[in-house]
Amino acid sequence: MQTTYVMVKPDGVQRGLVGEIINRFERKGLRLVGLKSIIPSMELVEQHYAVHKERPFYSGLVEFVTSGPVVAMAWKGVDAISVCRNIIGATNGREADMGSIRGDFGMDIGYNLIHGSDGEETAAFELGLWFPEGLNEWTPVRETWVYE
Ligand code: DAT
Ligand code: MG
Repeated sequence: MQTTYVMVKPDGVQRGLVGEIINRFERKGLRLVGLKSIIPSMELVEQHYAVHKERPFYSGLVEFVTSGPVVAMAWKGVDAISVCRNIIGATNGREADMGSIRGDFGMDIGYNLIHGSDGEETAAFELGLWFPEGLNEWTPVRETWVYE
């Protein structure tokens, strides 16, 4: 089992795609263990994207992600990190596979609707950053029918 950090960015919220996006993870069989709507601080987003600090798009990215509410989520499941990255799709919406969130709804590399952790270390770091209060552990009854 892995838990991964997923976030609907301000463009996804503004475009009214929050329900659609949550639905995709939920239907897949993932377990929702954290969820909140927040307008993140500059410090929080700078830490979140610290690996990209030297990239030319960094300041624009931080400005964008702090520009309005985001929906922060934690999803748990077997191989949840790669499963969620596949549901999300490639970074550039114009190149992302149809059937993925970015492929179905995105037309841009910056305004790409959603974030998902890219590995175990980043998932642990990002979950600690966005959910310092901790996550909600529970066992969905339906999981009896999700994994054999
Ligand atoms: P991903 O979000 O698919 O993991 P990433 O970690 O490489 O992509 O980059 C983080 C975010 O930065 C990405 O979601 C959108 C933005 N970004 C990446 N490359 C960019 C570029 N060339 N121009 C503008 N924004 C970019
Ligand atoms: Mg990334």
